[in-house]
Amino acid sequence: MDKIPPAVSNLEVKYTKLFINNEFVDAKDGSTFPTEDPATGENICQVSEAKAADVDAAVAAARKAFQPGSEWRKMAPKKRGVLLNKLADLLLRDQHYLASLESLDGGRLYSACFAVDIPSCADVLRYFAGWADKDHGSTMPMEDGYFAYTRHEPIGVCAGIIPWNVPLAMFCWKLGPCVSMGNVLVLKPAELTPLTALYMASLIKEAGFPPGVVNVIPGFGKTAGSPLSRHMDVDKIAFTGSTLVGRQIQKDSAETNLKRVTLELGGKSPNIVFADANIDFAVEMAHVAVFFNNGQICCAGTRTYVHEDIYDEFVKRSVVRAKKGIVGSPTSLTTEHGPQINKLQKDKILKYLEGGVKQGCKIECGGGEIKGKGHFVQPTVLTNLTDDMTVSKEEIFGPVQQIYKFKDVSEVLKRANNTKYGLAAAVFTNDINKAMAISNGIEAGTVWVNCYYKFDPCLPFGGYKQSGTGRELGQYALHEYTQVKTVAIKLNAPAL
Ligand code: TXE
Repeated sequence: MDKIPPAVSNLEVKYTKLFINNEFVDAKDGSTFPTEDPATGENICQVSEAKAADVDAAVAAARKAFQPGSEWRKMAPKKRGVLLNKLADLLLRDQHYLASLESLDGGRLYSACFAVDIPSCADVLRYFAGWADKDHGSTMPMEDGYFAYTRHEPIGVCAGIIPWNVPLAMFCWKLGPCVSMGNVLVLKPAELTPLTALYMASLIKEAGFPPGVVNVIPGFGKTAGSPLSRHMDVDKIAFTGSTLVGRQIQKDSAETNLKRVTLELGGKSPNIVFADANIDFAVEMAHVAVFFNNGQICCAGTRTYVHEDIYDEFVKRSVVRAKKGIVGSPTSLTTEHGPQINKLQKDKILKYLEGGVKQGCKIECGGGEIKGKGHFVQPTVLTNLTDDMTVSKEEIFGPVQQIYKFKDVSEVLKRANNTKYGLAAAVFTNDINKAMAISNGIEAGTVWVNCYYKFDPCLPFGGYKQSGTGRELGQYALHEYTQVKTVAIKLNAPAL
């Protein structure tokens, strides 16, 4: 890959207002809220704050764009693909700016945003661009005198509520299948990271999407998210975030208009390393599985299970690896670990560590905050863990690797599945039988064998158990944004 240019310094924030009907507008009551740079704790700028009346306006704009006979409804499906491809081009044109903005607002490593996030967002948009004119119904075999077929129709007004940990990617995962299948979207970014979503909105307009097809309304969960998930004129909601809020969204749907719901929630993913695995590679991958994005990834491999024959050596090397990464400014190209998103999340992580120690786990390295500006936590490795400790059961969402010892396949499988979550899992081994036993037996939506975080737009992603419902990405995502209409026609065929 080409060399990564340094992040844009003195970044100018261009868009801070709500994006409704292809216009940037103030909130109806004029409210704004600050968004902060997690690396310094300082405010970046004020952003317009959507509340119920703004949610109504965004939903009304989306509904209008979806009316029969509208430009969007009359548009040839392949043209929707052209628009998505154009948007992907614009994302890449502005890769440098967008990666810098994502890093500033979310505390994410600029190098990762530039080299991984933006290109893979463009890939996701292009993948779904390709599907725009290819997801079709079928004809059914009926008795003589009848003809029947199905149509895959858009659902209508879709809402997306997304978190702060990978904001642009989450936007594109919702946007791609939604508009490819002919729906319209109201997207609420997380209150902690509204800026790249608003910049994306400007690109959506530039790409040529008709007014109202995509609307972006920053705001808080209770005052903007909840009115959206309880809205009687929203037909579908796609949510990524905590299991707690996911449960509420399901309830909101049940209590209002039974809007369709897809949920991508928390995780406590097991990463199982057998003694025959390449230990250097497994240590590195297990490290990345936890520490990428400072542990703020729903499918992070937070429970590292290591076979007893290599356990001590694995722990030793993992500690060396954890201590090696440079902690610092997320815009520096040499930094490996940036800040947590805010003080609340940092304090939550520290509380888990404190509780873990009280319950008997051992801190091999790290274990505290890094004092000074911003919300930094030391990369931490924990051992002496039991499966029933709170840190073993709950999502810490921080740079905390937990290394457990196991003896054999059936034991580790049972322990790996002993969780309310089921988002992802990984296994490292050169024995195909072990790899297959684990991947078949694990209760999770994704299993990585000898790799971690292998994402691709064609690979469906989603949770078993309380990690969610529905699938994002891949062909499976199309089902989440279409409904099937059956048409049965009685023919008046002339007698033969
Ligand atoms: O998430 P929330 P938070 C987990 C992680 C983290 C914890 C809390 O463990 O520590 O969740 O993070 C919107 N109706 N994940 O508090 O609250 C909110 O505005 C409608 C895992 O930030 O779930 C934001 O846009 N919407 C996760 C989004 O929900 C509501 C990523 C997510 O916020 C709402 C992030 C309501 N009542 C955190 N309340 C993952 N699965 O990747 C909040 N929101």
